Amino acid sequence: MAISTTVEQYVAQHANSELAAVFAAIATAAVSIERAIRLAGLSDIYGAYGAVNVQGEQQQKLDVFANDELIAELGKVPSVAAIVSEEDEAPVAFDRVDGRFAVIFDPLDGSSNIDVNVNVGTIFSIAAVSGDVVTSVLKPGTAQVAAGYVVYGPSCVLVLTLGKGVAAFTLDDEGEFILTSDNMTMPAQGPYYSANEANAASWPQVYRDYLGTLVDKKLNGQAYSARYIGSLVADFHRTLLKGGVFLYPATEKQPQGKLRLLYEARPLAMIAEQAGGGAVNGATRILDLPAEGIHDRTALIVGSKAEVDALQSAVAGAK
Ligand code: P6P
Repeated sequence: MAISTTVEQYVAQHANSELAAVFAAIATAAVSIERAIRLAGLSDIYGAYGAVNVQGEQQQKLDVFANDELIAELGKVPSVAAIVSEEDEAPVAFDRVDGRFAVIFDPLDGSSNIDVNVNVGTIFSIAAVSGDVVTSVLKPGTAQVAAGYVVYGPSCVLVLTLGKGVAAFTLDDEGEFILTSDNMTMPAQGPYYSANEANAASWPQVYRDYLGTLVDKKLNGQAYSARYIGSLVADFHRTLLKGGVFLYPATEKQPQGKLRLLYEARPLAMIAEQAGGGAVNGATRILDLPAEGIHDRTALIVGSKAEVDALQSAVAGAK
C-alpha cells in the first residue's frame, strides 16, 4: 500500500511548516465548500444571495459561503497577515505580529454555473507580506510564493505550485487531499482551443486571425477541437492536463479584459509556467504585468508553449 501524502505534508516537506499551515487552512475550507456544492440542491443555498460584490456582480449564496469559509480558516493561521478576496472591496488584515503571508483568492469562480452542475473552482495566490499589505500583493506575479486552485467536479482536485513544479491532490473519503501527481507537465502543444467565440466580433483582428490559423491546422499541422466550459478553473485544468490554449482576449465591452489579474490570471500563469506552458495578456507575460489595484482585470491567453508563443508573436507582429 503506497504511503499517502497529504497536501499539508507535501508543503511541509517542500517548503516549511508555516506555509503548510496556510495550505491546511485552504484545504479545510475546500472540504467544506465541496460539500456545500455537492449538497446545494438539497438546501436553499443555490441561487442569488441578494447582494452584489465589489465587481458589481450578483453574489451567489455559495460565493458568500465559500468566502466566509476561507476567511474563517485562514484567520486562524498565525502566519497569515491578510487576505484579499474578489468578494471584498479591501483586504482583510488580521492583527498579527508574525504574519508573513497574504492569501489572494477568488473563493468560487464560475459560480453562475453551479445550478447547472458544472465544475466551479477556488483560485488562490500566496504572497509574502513585508510592511504594507497592498504594496506587498501588488508586486509582480513573479514574486508569488505559491499558487493553486481547487476544481470541484466529479472528483475534487487541488493543484498547487510552490515554484518547484506542479502537484495535484485528490480529496478522499476521509476529507484529506492526497497527492496523486507530483510532477504535472503541460503538453508542448494540444488538441484543444478554448474561447467564447461569441465575443470574436469584438476581439482585435489579430485574435480572429490567430484562431483561424489553429482551425486551418497551420500551427505545426495540429488539428484542433473547441472546448469551452465557461468556468475558468475547469477550462484551465483541461488545458493543463491535455494541452492547447485558453483565450479570453479584451473585448469592446471589457477593453481591460474580463478576468482578474491578482487572483485568477497570476496564479494560473504561475502554474502554467511551472508545468512548461505559458501565459500572456497578448504582448506581455502575465507574471511580469504590474498591478495598480487589487481588483485589476486583464486579458488572459494561457496554455501550451506552442500556442501561447504563437499568439504572443502574432500580437507583437500586429503592433
Ligand atoms: P463568458 C465565470 O463567470 C468567469 O469569470 C470565468 O470562470 C470564465 O472563464 C469566464 O467568466 C466566462 O466568461 O463571458 O465566456 O461567460
